[in-house]
Amino acid sequence: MRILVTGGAGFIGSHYVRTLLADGYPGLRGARVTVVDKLTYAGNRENLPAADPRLDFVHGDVCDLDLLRQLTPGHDAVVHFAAESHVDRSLESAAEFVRTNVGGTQNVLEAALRSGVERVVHVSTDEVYGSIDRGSWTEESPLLPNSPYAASKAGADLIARAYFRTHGLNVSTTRCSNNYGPYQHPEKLIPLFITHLLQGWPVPLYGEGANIREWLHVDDHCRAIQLVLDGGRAGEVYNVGGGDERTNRQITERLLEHLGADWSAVRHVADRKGHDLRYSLDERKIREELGYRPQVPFARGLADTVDWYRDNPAWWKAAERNAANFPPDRAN
Ligand code: NAD
Ligand code: TDX
Repeated sequence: MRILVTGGAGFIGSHYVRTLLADGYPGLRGARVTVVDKLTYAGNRENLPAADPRLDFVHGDVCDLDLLRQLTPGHDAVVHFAAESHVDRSLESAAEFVRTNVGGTQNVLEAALRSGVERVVHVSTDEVYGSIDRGSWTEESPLLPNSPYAASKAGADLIARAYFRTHGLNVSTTRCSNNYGPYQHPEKLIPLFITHLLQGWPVPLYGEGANIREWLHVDDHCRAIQLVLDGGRAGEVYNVGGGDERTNRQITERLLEHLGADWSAVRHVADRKGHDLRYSLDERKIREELGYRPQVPFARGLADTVDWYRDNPAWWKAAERNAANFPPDRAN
């Protein structure tokens, strides 16, 4: 088996590749992996093993169709993670989100189709559904994205649907909730707050902190992706939630406790424009069809994540240095 992973040097993609190379997915023991990644500020070659005979790393852009057409032949499957992923950045500069998330996804699907790749999983997000005050979205819920990031991901999902409907490409889409875990870029809520508190800096809580997110450990998310790759149906969408809903205030409270700080370390800053109030996924489909069960309890996952950032300052300090406009001005 040979798997092409786009965006495999980022947070979730690198977790997937490290687990695969450690033979953590029964269906892929011994499989070879090609990673194609542009190494934007969010990607880091060091998130992957330096030298593994089963890993080929290609520094490249998913917007480069010629490159993808050279790479895809000989691969049995493509798992497509590559994206611009940070909502706040999409509010300032949406063009790169449309270029990579929509155009890049179309290229990945086109290259897979032309090379006869048998299976594609497109990794998407709960944010394509918009915001929901009560209840949970099913895979049939309408797409009502609110940020340019979410809209670009929704565009990609519709292109994936079209490649299935028009060309019969064997592609499934996963829509997951907020991931957390090691190697997440320190621009995102949980690692931002951990790394700020480790440095004795105040943490910027948007608005009242009443917004609700559903938290999913990256290891559970990647296990779900693998289940979909193995057994998901062509043209279908699978929600992956995890069920741990928390307000941002509750997350902040937990992190303050872990880092031995109190609410004097919290700065209430201007709210995010168009800030979605709540995301919530109904994940019965992946549970019933594919037997998915999340395995990492939130309390343990969060404690391990705090420990990982405490133990790896060189990693997140390098990530901070590589990112433009980081830390955000209002944090300090
Ligand atoms: P990330 O920002 O950590 O990593 C993205 C990776 O894609 C980086 O390695 C980057 O270098 C690479 N990349 C960006 N543009 C590229 C391009 N044009 N060509 C090739 N590579 C490119 O993101 P992540 O958090 O690991 O997210 C992975 C996927 O999961 C994304 O598609 C994202 O939309 C989706 N997702 C993430 C979350 C979350 O909570 N992090 C939740 C739901 C869905
Ligand atoms: O400094 C902050 N202060 C704050 O209050 C940051 C960075 C965030 N927040 C709030 C905004 C959100 O309500 O915390 C919540 C989580 O924010 P992010 O970590 O930026 O995640 P979110 O916007 O929910 O999007 C994430 O989940 C869905 C990922 O970044 C997306 O890639 C994914 O699709």
